[in-house]
Amino acid sequence: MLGYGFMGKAHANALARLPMFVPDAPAVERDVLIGRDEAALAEAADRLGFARTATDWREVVADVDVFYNLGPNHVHPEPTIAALEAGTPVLCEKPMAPTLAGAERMAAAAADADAPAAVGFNYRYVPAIQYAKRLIDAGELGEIRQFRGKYLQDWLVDPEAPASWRTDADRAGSGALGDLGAHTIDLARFLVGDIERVSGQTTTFVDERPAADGEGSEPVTVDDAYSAQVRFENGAAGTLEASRVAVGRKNDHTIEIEGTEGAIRFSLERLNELELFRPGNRGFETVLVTEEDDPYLEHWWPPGHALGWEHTFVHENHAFLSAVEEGSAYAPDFDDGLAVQRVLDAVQRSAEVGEEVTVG
Ligand code: SOE
Repeated sequence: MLGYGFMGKAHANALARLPMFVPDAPAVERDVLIGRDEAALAEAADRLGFARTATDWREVVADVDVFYNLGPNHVHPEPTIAALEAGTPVLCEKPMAPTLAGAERMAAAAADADAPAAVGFNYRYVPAIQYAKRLIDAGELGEIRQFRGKYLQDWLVDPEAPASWRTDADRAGSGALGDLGAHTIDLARFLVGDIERVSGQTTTFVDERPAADGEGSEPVTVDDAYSAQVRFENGAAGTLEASRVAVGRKNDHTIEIEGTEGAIRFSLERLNELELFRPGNRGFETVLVTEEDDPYLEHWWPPGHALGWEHTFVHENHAFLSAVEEGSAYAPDFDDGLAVQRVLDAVQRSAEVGEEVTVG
């Protein structure tokens, strides 16, 4: 596993939970943790349950059964491509790469490799999102006409919040767009279908921030917020939005979908619920997705006991590692990651030229 920050903790926790809650999941040994700072790495390996550490991914990626790339975006392409070239299955965090060219190289390596390549779109694994997918696939909402996706956070609203790789275009690729928008675009594709055309705008409100090391300041070269109007291949229309300066919104990912027969509304702040409108209803009903026959619920607690954000990673790791063990296909894979990246790229291109653009 490369990376031991936020995502390292989320995935290591998922791996630790698997044998307890999903007994038929493949047995996994947390073998080697990769990073650059030896002291921090040793402490993290101990805390996250890894047997050993390595400071150079080149010495590791060919010799492990599975490689998790949880590093900053600019560290996604090279180690991931090397792992796939050695036939090692990969789970890479989102967005797949800082640039479309990087994502294309990664998808090409995955296409040539005889190994699953997964992108960490964990919100597909929220029970309520799976529930919505079943409703849509069963035709319960009718023909899908409109999609609205918003992902709002506020951790950069303070101009004194320090710069990091996440505020630097060379390392991140983009800001709220790639970091948060990638999740929304993945859910749009998962629930509605491919996006064909995009008209987008990006905005940076704070263009300089204190440097992370406390010495002076650094320019902010990514967006604080983006919004876009989109047209899906199947004719549906949509709007997308994300912000890291939406004061008061801590981690609210909202999805609204209307079809000809029904509609749904989901908010990550109330992730055990789905608001549902069906013919005959006088308004939206709130459905609790915590029954034992609801997606993934059989692994956890008695009906009615809520799940949280961390459970999505357990479901994701179960699906991915099962595909690795069985040698079966996995989605969301690198083709999905590339398709999302094409939409991110289209939003940026559209914002630059001030016109609607075609995805691709
Ligand atoms: C950003 O703040 C972030 O950590 C994203 O990088 C994650 O993908 C998202 O799940 C939560 O917010």
